[in-house]
Amino acid sequence: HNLQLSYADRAELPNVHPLASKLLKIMEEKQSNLCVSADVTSSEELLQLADSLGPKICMLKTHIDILKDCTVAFTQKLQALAEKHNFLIFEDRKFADIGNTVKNQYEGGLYQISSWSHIVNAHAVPGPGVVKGLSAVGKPLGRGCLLIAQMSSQGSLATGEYTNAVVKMAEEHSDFVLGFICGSKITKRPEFIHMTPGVQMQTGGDALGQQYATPEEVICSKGSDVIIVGRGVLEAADRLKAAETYRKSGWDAYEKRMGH
Ligand code: 5BU
Repeated sequence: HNLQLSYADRAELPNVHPLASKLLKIMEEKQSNLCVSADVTSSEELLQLADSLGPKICMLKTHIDILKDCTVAFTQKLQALAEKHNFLIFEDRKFADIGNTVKNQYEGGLYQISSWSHIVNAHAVPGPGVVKGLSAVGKPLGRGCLLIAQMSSQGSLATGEYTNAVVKMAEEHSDFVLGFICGSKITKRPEFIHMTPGVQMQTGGDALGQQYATPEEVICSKGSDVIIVGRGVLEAADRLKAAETYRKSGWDAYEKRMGH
């Protein structure tokens, strides 16, 4: 399997989305395929996390609607930290409505997600209108979208033919869709980024259906590109040390996959 392209090679592909290219370059440069899921409820704590873990990550994933004190000043500070530490921001909003509604949800409301988040994600269940609506707002701003092709939770309905249909939808909208949320590699097209949540050092799960795989399994065996880690880092006594452990584990698994 040494015929695979490296992250750096994929960044140079002629049809790669500019943001995917940027992400792949960041990953290579920082030797990190780690996206930390910053699932905290205080904006001060989130900024502190972003500043301390920034050097270890290629991307920071947010759930803006779990913050109790979100302000415009906060999103500006978060953007500044993304610049400072060279990572992308991914708001895990999971849009899932008709095109016209998601357009408004992406651009407006309390959070104005399109103004600060490089990447968002969407369920494909409404059909291609959801991508068209998001793209109408995001594409002029240079944003990108991940389609949810599979989920990490037990009993997920996003499997089999549904997953295949999501891949097809992504291929038909590759000017805005740059990859997938998935458990394993689901397309051979190297322009697309595969991102996998449900990652911890120990396999198992939580009491509400989350299921975990290890960085080694996700990157090396399943062929995904980016590990998304929340509680594996957040619940550690030393978050910075835990982030470095996940960064190294994800990167070692990538090197192993590449046959280095
Ligand atoms: P954890 O603490 O590492 O279990 O957090 C996982 C994060 O990824 C959390 O923010 C979820 O909302 C998110 N997630 C997920 O776990 N599984 C999925 O299929 C998708 C998102 Br899509």
